[in-house]
Amino acid sequence: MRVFICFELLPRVIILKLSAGNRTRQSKFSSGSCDTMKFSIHLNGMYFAGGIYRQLFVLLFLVFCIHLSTNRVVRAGTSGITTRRYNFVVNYATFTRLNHTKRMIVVNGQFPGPAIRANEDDIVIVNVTNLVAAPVTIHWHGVKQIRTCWADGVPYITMCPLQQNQSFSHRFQLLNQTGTMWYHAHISWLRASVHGPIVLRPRKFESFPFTSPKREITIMIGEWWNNDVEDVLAYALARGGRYNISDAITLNGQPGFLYNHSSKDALKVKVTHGETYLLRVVNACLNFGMFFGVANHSLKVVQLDSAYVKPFTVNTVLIAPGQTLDALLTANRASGRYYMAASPYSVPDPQYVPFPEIPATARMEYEESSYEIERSSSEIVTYMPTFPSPNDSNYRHKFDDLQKSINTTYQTLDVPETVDKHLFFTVGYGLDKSSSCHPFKTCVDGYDGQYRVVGSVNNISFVTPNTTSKSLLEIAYLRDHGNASVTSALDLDFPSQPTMTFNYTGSTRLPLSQWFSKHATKLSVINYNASVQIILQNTNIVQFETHPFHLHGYSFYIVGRGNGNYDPDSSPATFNLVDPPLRNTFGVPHRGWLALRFRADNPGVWLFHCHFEIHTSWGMETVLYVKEGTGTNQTLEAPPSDLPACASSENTSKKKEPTVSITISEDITKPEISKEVPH
Ligand SMILES: [Cu+2]
Repeated sequence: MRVFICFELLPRVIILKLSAGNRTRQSKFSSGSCDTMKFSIHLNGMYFAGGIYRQLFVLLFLVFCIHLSTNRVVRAGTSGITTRRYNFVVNYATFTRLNHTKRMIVVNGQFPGPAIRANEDDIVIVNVTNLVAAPVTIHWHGVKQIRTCWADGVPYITMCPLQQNQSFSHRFQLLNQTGTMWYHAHISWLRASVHGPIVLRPRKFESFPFTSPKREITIMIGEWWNNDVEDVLAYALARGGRYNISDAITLNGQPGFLYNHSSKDALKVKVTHGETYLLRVVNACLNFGMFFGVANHSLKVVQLDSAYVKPFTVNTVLIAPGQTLDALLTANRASGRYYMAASPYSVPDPQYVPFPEIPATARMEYEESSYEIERSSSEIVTYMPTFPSPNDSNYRHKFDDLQKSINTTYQTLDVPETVDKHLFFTVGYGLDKSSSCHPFKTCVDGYDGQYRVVGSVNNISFVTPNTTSKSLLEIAYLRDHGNASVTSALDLDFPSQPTMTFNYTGSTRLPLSQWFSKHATKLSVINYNASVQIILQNTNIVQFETHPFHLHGYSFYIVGRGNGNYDPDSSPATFNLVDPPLRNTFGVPHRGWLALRFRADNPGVWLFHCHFEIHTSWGMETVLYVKEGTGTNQTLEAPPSDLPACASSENTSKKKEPTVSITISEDITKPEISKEVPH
């Protein structure tokens, strides 16, 4: 007889046991289906005789399963995978904060935007429609986009932006991904208001690998500007240097109790004594790292950037722009009111880089204290968390030291022990000589009042392609697939070492004549499945900053970091190759270096950039071009049929004429559409 065994028919518990220690699953979008995974055993009718043949069959079956597991093609049943569809409409809506009303570009009329909720391995399809005149893309921060780089949402890098009235369906699978992520606009500074959480739970029928929380509470830390952020950006670019900081820090879109005109709508959270809650915290700020804590309560951190860590307990967490953090809070203190608060972590001299000084607050309140609070509300003390000083880099180092990956059945570590591709990138500021503040000639805020400040990687300030045809990904894909009609060239010559070596962190600086960056659109090519090491070296050009670098399409292991200059002879001896944290965004120590490693097993054209939005605007970004492999699931899917074409008037976001008088003239009489907060 012929016996077919399809994995979709096997009990889930068996699959989980078989794949324990290796949670990698085959992409739903792969060409393999259940049919292709059937195997047959000819038992000539003897299977049902039992005895030795039955045992032989079981043995063969187990050997086959181990083989599949080793080769990372174990596929669990698709029955547990749900396809979740969302419609996002990007449009203006009117909001009031700090007694100031303005229109903002948001998703579905909400600030922050609606939550995407899914289980690990689910397929998500988000159809984004842009109704505003500005070009828009949305990036799904933390989603690896395995084989679906097309959906990564980076303008001119992975797709041409959505022009007004255009739509695009972003389709991706959250394969082996769980925890907290988020989405945000990835063009100009629109992410100030176009952002929201992606809340991922374990697979159906699986539970959290920690105390099951009574409730999950999502906290989006953000910023509010009274002015239009596009005007703030244009003003900063025109003047060549500093930028106007936001008027308030926000928690789920609300400044909270310490700002004027903000208490009524502040976020309020009820908790029950003795219960444990999962806080999913996202730093959606444009330009500031944040301390976050809850007065008199400790936070047990269980995930960072949607990867599990060995749990550690602190009173204050530190979270850079772009990062996410999941922490358990147990309501085990005296009943009463406690502030949750976020306050900036900012290293540079506030004379040059000021920051909003009033913390954003939400109020956590014990259920059983309600009666008393109703009775004598004015007498109730609300406790406030205390934070380290805003520039306390020692706290940052201590917090970073606590982060260790955990190796469990929920997550297998795969730290590259050897390196195929070495990249050494200096990251930091530079000056712009070539344009000499052209076209606005107003660089009064630039260095020395005359040079525009730029961001650079290996002394190259990235120029977003000013294409009128195709994104870099489309060009790369079409060329790799032998399409002779693609004449656009790619500059694949990004230097793998700094173009000039100097004492990057020494007290003696380079002469000013060597502070000027080149401007280019260059890519680094990485072969499929190469193990990659990137050293990010901070520099003392202009000034130091803790640049939070984010890599699209990957998480990477933080194998090392240190003060001063990276030394290829001695620094690797300090590396942690055992349990380094797995992150997708991490700050380069402001007077030091960072070493990260990953395996390049996800083909695509991936942006690698500082997640301070002003630094991205200044060009502190580069692109890694990971080539396709030749095996199954090692290639990109074909381009989606609805991928938008580039419009003829392109890439104006960084060249907008500044509006020096930044007043809001639109109709502000419409009521606020939604105050919904995700939790
Ligand atoms: Cu930066």
